[in-house]
Amino acid sequence: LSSVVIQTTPFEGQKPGTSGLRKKVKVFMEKNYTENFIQCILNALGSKLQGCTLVVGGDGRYFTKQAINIIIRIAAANEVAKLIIGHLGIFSTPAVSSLIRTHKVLGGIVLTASHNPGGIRNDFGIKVNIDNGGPAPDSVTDAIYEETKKIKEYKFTPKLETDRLIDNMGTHTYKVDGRDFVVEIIDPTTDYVNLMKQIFDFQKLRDLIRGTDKRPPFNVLIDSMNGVTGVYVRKIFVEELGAHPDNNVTRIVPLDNFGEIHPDPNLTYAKDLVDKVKDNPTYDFGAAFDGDGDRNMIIGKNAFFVTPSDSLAVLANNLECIPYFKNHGIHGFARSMPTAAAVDRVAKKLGMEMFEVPTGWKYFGNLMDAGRLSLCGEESFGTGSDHIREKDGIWAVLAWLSVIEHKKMSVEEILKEHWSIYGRNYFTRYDYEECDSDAANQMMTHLEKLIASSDFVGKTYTASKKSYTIEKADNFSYVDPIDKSVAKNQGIRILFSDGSRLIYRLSGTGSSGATIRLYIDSYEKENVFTDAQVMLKPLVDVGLEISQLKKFTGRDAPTVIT
Ligand code: VG1
Ligand code: CO
Repeated sequence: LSSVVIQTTPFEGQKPGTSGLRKKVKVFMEKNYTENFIQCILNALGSKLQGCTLVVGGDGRYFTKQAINIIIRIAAANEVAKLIIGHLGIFSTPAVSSLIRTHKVLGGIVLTASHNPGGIRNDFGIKVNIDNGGPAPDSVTDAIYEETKKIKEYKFTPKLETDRLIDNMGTHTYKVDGRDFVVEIIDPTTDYVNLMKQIFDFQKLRDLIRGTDKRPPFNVLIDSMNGVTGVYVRKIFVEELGAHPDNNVTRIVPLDNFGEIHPDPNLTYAKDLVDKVKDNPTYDFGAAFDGDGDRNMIIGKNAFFVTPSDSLAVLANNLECIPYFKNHGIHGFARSMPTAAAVDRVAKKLGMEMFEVPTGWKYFGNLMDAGRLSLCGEESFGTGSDHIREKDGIWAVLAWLSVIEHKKMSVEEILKEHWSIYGRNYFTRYDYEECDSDAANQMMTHLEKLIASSDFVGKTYTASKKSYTIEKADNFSYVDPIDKSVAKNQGIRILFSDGSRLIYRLSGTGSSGATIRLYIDSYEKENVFTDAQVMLKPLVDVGLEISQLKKFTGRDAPTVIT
């Protein structure tokens, strides 16, 4: 086989966001659009490209197979030595991270737009991971973006037959321009299931789910939302842990359009699961994942909701019941800036180092590689540890089940005990999806100006008879403690004298319009059992008043509240 060089011209806007490049499928289908971006990823690898191995796969959404065929032919022509691809193109994001690490390869290309809807009318995405298994840092995504602005040609192997190649497992070796090029199609679950077995005590988890002489079964409902985790849930929960295939798992067949739902595990988009657990009081526990398997939502009996910021804090407080941490030690915690500070209180009590990073999992990688971070999370339903370099939905559920098994308490009891000890960080996030981009930018500019004005600090705002005085306001920036790289403009923070916070950010994962995120967070030492929406209402009103969100966007209400 021989490769050819094909002339092309740049596309505007091939700029990776918080987690890869995400656009409508029809954009990726434009002639040379995907080809350009893949060539640019390879160009950005520079001298490491020649002879390298890459892991390729994704959540199975529409256009995955076409994208893989393009990647195979471009990689072959660019002197990549080997591609490790999931059977049928399937790999969860955590599985890619794990495979990069176990096979010690240069990186991976993950085909997913994560929690964004899929199918021909919806979103596709391409994400790059580096040799530690984590999302590419800004320096790499910036380099890729620079390439996309100047690309003139890409290399291609037109005669390499890719049709149905990923339908069967096995290894194929080709001669391309006189060199060996290998494509290995593997089972997407083997490596990941082994990793989970090393981390958790599967016998104990099986006893929990099946019940023993001394203990009734703990009745779970695990919802894959028609996303990629289905194949892993079948292996781990049904085959290994003995969960009932009809009663304990749901929506576990990956569909290329996710059955026309938003595969996003929150109270709005995972309402099906919430309703099922509510309507059936025999369920003790429910969990859902997003399309690519890195997010998780945890609910207890009667759909008692665990906010992700609390989930992180509870796990931090109970890591000793997970064998992995006994063996590897616990080296520090971290959260993204908008995530409520519940975990900070645990870190303080345990004398653990604590980091606050910008939104996006890529900011945790360096700290983990340096051995200073064991457990971290984001308010956006992301939880994970240094077993890989991505957040990990299934890991989070196994971690929760380990805590439940160990403490012999319900989800609600565990949370209430935690709040009684540490107090409670009430948290909510309001999302205004698909706003007009200009309007959203104007609102952010308004906030920038406002926080820069000399009389802003010290001002008091009042709503429903509660008053909040501004103590500090800034646009969050972060210096990586390991490589000293700087990330600026990561969200406007308004901090009040009582410790409450308001944060405003524009999403970096959407594919059209702008999504405004308003994060609201306040701490209570004593009053810990109130409904979060009731508790935070006055602060929400202050947040809307300060930003004048309604005036700028015309929106009366958020699209999603989490
Ligand atoms: C969102 C979340 C962020 C998360 C990112 C990727 O980003 O807020 O916490 O890391 O999605 O998650 P943004 O820029 O839209 O706020 V996933 O599951 O899409 O890989
Ligand atoms: Co995801």
